[in-house]
Amino acid sequence: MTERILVLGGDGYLGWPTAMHLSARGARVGVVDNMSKRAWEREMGVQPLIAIPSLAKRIAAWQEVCGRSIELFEGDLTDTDFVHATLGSFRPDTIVHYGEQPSAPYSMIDVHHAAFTQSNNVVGTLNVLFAMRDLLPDSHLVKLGTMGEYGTPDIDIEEGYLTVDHNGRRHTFLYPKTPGSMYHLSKVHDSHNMHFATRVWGLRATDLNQGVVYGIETEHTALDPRLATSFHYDEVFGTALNRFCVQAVAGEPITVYGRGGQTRGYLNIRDTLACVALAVDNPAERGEMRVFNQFTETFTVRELAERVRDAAAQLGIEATVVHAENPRFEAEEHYYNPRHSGLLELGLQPHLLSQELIDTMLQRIVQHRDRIRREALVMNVRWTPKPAAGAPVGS
Ligand code: USQ
Repeated sequence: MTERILVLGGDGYLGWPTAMHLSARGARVGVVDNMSKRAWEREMGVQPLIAIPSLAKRIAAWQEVCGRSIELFEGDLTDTDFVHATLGSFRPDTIVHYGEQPSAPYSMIDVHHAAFTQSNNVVGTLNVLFAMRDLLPDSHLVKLGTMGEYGTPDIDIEEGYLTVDHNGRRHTFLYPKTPGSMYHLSKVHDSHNMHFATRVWGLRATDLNQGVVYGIETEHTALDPRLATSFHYDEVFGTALNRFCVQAVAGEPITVYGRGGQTRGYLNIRDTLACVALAVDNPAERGEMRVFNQFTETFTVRELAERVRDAAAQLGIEATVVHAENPRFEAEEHYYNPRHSGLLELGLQPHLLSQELIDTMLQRIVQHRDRIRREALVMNVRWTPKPAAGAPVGS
């Protein structure tokens, strides 16, 4: 029987290419989305670099280009009845869950955005877990978590769990989390809820603690302009390397926050698809929450900025790197040694960051440079409010 996979958040940067990738491999794919990312873009006054047709139009284009259908379920994951009805009718073997508010800066705007991010993400995931318990206890949840759940502790980061020897006894716990934003905290809460659901209800789950994803194109987005993915460069939804490439093309400074020693795990968008497919093909056991640290290499933001500047110079684009005041609260020089062997053991063959790869990104961005809106590059979302002028420190 054809494998059925439901992709939650199928309109997003990663959800849409994942849906196409899994569909091309022969699965029957359904996508769930409430188009909320498009509403948050309007709220913030930002747009993806490449204009994106509606999800229904992209699905029609996919059918036309590849002859395969994708089913659309439009609705909100925080609506318990909708989640129950969708899982009940599609009956997925695997649920790939990207359906969350994905931006750390968005979650740090104010209490409303923090509360929204946490309730949206945590309640949506709880609805999925309860619907799985009641309707599909043998299905497999592949959930996108984040490397940012761990933060930057001063010891090695293990793949999900830490074994502790204490007063002569030993126990294995979920690795302690020290996340750096209200968004990253929402993913920590999800991980604990998933762990509960696997321990107590015997569900199967894989938590993919993903690093920062970069890239603009996948095998399938490249087939037709209508299949492009939602690529952001603005301060709120854009991520480090993607932003740096757009800043270089726009002739704006590449903004390294603070000293620039912030080290993170990074991966190419094509490797995200490969990792998710490996997790789908190798399900967790009943009662297991398996954790993979999903990234292929680590960089400091300073290194990344310099790589982009140097690649741009080869293309005749003169870019400058500046050390901007850091709007975030984070360590700017720190120890960072996370393990990431699980997906490699399953057969992942990474696309590492190369000069050619940055060149390809820059050239693709150049084709759309007229759509770059400079005011979206710096939007001044701060982790801690700036004291009012003249106010004593600590007031
Ligand atoms: N940074 C700069 N300059 C910029 C933008 C970012 O120096 O112009 C720095 C940040 O301060 C941070 C690092 O680059 O130290 C990464 O920031 P980011 O905006 O690329 O990524 P982040 O906010 O951590 O979130 C992104 C995705 C999120 C995902 C996460 C993976 O938006 O959905 O979960 O990457 S991770 O970072 O591993 O937690």
